[in-house]
Amino acid sequence: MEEERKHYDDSDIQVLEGLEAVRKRPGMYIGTTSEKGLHHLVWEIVDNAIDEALAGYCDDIEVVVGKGNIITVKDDGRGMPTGINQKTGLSTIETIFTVLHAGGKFGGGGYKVSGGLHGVGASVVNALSTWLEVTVYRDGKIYYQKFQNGGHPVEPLKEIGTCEENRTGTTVSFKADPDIFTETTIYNYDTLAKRLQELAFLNKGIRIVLIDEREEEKKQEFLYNGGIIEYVSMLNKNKTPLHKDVIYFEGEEDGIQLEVAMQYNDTYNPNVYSFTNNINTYEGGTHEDGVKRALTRIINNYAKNAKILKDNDEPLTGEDVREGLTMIISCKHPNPQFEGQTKTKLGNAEVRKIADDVFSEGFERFLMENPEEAKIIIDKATTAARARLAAKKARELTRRKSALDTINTLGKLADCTSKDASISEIFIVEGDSAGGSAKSARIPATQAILPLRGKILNVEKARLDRALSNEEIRTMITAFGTGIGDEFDIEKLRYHKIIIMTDADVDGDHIRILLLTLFYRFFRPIIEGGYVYAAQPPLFRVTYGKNIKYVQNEEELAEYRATLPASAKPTVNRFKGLGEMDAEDLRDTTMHIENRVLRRITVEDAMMADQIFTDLMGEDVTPRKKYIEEHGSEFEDLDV
Ligand code: 2B7
Repeated sequence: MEEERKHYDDSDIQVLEGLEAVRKRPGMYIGTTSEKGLHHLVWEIVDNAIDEALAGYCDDIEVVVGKGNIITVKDDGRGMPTGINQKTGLSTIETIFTVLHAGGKFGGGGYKVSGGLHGVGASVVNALSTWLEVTVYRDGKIYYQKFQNGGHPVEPLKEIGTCEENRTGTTVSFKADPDIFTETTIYNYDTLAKRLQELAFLNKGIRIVLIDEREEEKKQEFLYNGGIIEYVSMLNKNKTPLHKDVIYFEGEEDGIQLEVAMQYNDTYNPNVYSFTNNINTYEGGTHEDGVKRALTRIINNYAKNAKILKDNDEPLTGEDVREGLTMIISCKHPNPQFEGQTKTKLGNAEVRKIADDVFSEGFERFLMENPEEAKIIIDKATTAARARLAAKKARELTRRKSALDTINTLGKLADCTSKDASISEIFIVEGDSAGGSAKSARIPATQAILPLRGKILNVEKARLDRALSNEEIRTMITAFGTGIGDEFDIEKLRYHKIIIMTDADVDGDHIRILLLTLFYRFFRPIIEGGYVYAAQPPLFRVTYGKNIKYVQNEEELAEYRATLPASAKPTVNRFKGLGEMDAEDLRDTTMHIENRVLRRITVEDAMMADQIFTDLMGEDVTPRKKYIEEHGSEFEDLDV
């Protein structure tokens, strides 16, 4: 390609080295080249459009998934600047797409608010694409440039026509490079829709349209003038709110913006989600801490002043005041510090006080001005406190029962002989027959098996005390060794791998969703600590002569078949469930360390499971009916 260009100077070399570095180590820039990394390309480009919208110049964004999985993103912003960049001597547009760290300088003083790579996103996407095209509408002219083979310009930026003076904006199309994204280059509509909807909730007033042209055309439009207020309404849609309106506060201090929306419902669980610069801060951080601290303090003060809480009553805890609370906290920060295991925890210390101030001022005033709502909220928290104290008493009384629990658990659990948690694993297996195979297939030194039978509790409708009366849950707690609630102690966890082993079908998926929801609600640190995994049993066994091959799904089956000679008519067994596998199948494919493929469950996975579950278990039966019709029936068997 370079030969076609006039000269080949130092800056060109730097450019190519930069893009080559991205291709050599894509993981450093986009985390992974799996399906997740593929979608990351879209987020990088969309983030630039969102930034243009947050700067106040764009309110329409369109994302199109075209045939051949070509992505096109359009915005109606100012259009990328079309002049020459002094430093690189290239056009600004070429610089944006070919120089790493080209961000910031083009933002016109604004800061990068949306997540992502601080403006290097466009060049990273270009580097990882077979081809990329950019079209800019600006000053009545249309500008165009194309890049190929990982970011090489085909030609310099060119004026290709004229447009109406008032038409402005940027359009970027690209095709992800299959040599980089070796796992898949197929976009998942639901993944795109979910994130674009989230972006629309978090950035009120921006219209985001998603169009899928690959098969029969799909189209969704997301526009929320109420922003996170509408987000909370959606989260509570299948629940019974305790007060009519979503409560909302916003404020800004030192260029740091904070927004909070909240509404209580009649369930017992909190649903508090926080974001910084549109990134979900799964691990929380100072914005979340500040708001939570203020919520607890203000409710306690109010209850004391109203003499609902007497002088020698125990104060309401954070958990009490968050019972049944759905809340979104969104912070926009010019210089966020992300910390934590997955870099999803906001670390900036100054945010704690700002969040506390914004929330406490607003919430105090709200309680004063809305005595009816105030009463409802205080009642909810004091009832939660009473239930907590009653459960504690009950637990103390039944502590003696724990000896019995141990015996029950030992009856079901095939424990491993090792006492070293770091090498011990527990397989939670659905059903007795699969439990039987798993017991014969395991390595008794390090692998424990716990078969689950009977109904798993619907945690949506249960406080901790109800959960503790469920036999399956008690058995798991005893086996894990951690305890639960205030007594939870991760140090006591007896296995560093908790492996959920369910059938490779929809029913199995559902049982996994239930378990993840349970863990998410009551054992969150085991998920945060990365101790929970999903086993991935195969769906087929293919026997051809002496060869046995196990494959995970229909696609892999077709792929394997294609490698066999045409004359071969292999025997294909489809496993209807784990119960149909014999011990040898199970050991070779799903349990033995050498061959198995475990998937580590992230907080994000668990949160998603929780959300699916919540939607299905709400008071409104329509979504549940629909889901059961589409997928299966085990949600009918819940212990509700
Ligand atoms: C940090 C870089 C990438 N940029 C600008 C201006 C507008 C603008 C962009 C964009 C994605 C797909 C369609 C600023 C910012 C570059 O500098 S990027 N719009 N849209 C975008 O990428 N959409 C800009 C100041 C004055 N005029 C234009």
